[in-house]
Amino acid sequence: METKIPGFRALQEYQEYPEAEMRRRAADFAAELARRRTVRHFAERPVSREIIDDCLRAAGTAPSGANRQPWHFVLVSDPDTKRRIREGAEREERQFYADRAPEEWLAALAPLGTDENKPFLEAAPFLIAIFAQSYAIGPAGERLKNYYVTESVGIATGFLIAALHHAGLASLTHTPSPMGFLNDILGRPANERPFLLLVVGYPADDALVPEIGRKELEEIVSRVEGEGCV
Ligand code: IYR
Repeated sequence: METKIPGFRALQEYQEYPEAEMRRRAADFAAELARRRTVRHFAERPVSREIIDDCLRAAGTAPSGANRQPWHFVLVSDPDTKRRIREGAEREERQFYADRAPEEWLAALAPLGTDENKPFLEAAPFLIAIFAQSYAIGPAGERLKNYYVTESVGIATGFLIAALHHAGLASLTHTPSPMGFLNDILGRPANERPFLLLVVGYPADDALVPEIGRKELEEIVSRVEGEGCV
């Protein structure tokens, strides 16, 4: 009989699979994620909010520094708010493409075919503005330090993108810079910094994607192997 350690309980959630099933699951998951493409042309077709809510639930399961869960998601489907976000983003992007971006950056973006026009911010049924809480506010209004905020919110965002794709939706990670206008439009407090704007919906019937590839496994992995490797 195990003695109970206060604040701890047995791990009940973990599930092990037979080896053959593990192999299949790992390969299937890799193949499914490999089919994900960032999309910039969205259909105006509506998407059920419950589906997005489940994807946000998945995002909220991400690990975080000291379990502070330093993220906040604003789900926007209101047309007027989408229009204001588009205006704010295009204002920044016009400056970015005209003056702020160095030549080297513009050259790196050329294969993606992006410019300062962001019609998808109004066409897509949902925008998800993701905020990172640099610090939390305690019960007495005091500042509580958060840890590894960027890493934590990055992981949650990765879960969200994977969940949306798994559900059969397309997304675009959009980062107009600077993004402070999102705090104003969405009424978010000073302890939250805009992290990323995710555009979500069905791809347009005539959506095009750039012909770009992914690095091969051996380009992104090196190995230091030992006995534990079977
Ligand atoms: N934020 C700009 C520019 C841009 C930057 C990167 I890095 C990209 O991968 C894509 C675009 C825009 O959205 O156009």
